[in-house]
Amino acid sequence: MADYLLYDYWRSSAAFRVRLALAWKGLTWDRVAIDLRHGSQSEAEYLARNPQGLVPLLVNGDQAISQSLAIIEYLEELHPAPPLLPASPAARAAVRSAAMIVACDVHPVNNLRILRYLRDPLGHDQGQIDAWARHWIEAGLTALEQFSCRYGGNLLWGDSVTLADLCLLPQLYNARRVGTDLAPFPRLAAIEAHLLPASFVRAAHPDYHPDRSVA
Ligand SMILES: N[C@@H](CCC(=O)N[C@@H](CS)C(=O)NCC(=O)O)C(=O)O
Repeated sequence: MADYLLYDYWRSSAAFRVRLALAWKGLTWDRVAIDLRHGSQSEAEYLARNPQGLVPLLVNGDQAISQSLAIIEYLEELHPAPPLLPASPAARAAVRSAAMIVACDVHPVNNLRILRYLRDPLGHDQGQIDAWARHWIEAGLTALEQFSCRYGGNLLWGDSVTLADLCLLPQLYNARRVGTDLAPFPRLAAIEAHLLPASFVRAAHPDYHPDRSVA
C-alpha cells in the first residue's frame, strides 16, 4: 500500500511540486487523475473533497489537505529527512520567500481558470493571453535569478534541495509552454539542468508521468 493518495493532474505545476516533495522524501503515492482540461476539478464528487476545485489534494487516512505549500510543509513535518528547508529560521524564511515568489505571485495569475477568464468573458485572444502569462513569469523569474545570485550554488539555496527548487522546476516547465525566453535567466536554467537527471525529479516530472498522453 502506498504512503499517500494524491489527486493529481500530470501537467499541473502545483501537483508537480507535491510529487517532487513526495519523491524527494522517498514516499510512495497512489494517484487519482483529475483531468483539468475536461473539467473534472468542477465535478461534484471532487468538489466534495476539495471545495476550491483545484489540484493537488493529498489524502492521508481521513486527512485531506489542499494547497501545495501546505501539503509540502505537512510532509516536511511528518518526514523531516531528507529536509526541504534549511535549519536556521532566517534561512528557512529566505527559502520560503523564494518559493512564494512562484506560488503566491506568479502561478496564481497564470492558472488555467485565470487564463480561461481572460478569453471568456474578457475576450482576449491566445496571443494576448500568452503575453500576459509571459509578463508575470518573467517578473518572477527575474526576482528568482537575483535570489540565486545572492544565495544559490548548484541549486537555489546553495547546493541543498529545498522547497524553492520544488517551485522553480514546475514554473520553468510552465514558462516554456507559453514561449518564455529563458536566456535572461542562466542561473535558473543551470539549476534546472542540474536537477533534471535526478531520480526524484524524473519520478515527478510531467514528461515521465503515466497520464502524459492524456490531452
Ligand atoms: N495555490 C494552489 C494552486 C492550485 C492550482 O491552481 N492548481 C491548478 C493546476 S496547477 C488547478 O487545479 N487549476 C484548475 C483550474 O484552474 O480550473 C496550490 O498551490 O495548490
